[in-house]
Amino acid sequence: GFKQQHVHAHLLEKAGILNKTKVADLGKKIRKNWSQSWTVLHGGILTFYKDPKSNPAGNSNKASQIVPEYTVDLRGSSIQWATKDKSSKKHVLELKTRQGCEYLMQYDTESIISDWFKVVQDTIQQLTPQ
Ligand code: I3S
Repeated sequence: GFKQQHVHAHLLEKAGILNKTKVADLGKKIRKNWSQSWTVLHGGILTFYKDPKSNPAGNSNKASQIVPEYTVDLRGSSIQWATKDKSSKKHVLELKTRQGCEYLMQYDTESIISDWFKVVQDTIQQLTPQ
């Protein structure tokens, strides 16, 4: 409704391709499985879409390929540059949710991942009650 739209009116939006893996689910560590995602920030929610290439052959319908893999509510989340022990990859971000889910986000081009860091951090700050 209007109120919801008003609340979200100032929130930042962004979309692009990133590499990501979930590493913890509700506080429980899970096995890494890096894959590429179309990643969308909208209304304080970060959505990682499934890599269409991971889709089993058969359904080539474009619309059917747009399937969310993970949806992350940024309210109460935190983001930081991952320490070296978290991954051997370069430019890795670590995103932790209020519910104890953790994701690594990575891209070889530093400017691209730095822009994601800024926009997610700014969004988290805007969502955090002062
Ligand atoms: O933290 P890890 O266990 O070294 O993460 C690596 C593994 O997930 C590995 O897969 P296997 O579990 O099948 O070996 C991946 O291929 C690597 O990419 C992971 O390490 P990096 O450093 O790339 O995040």
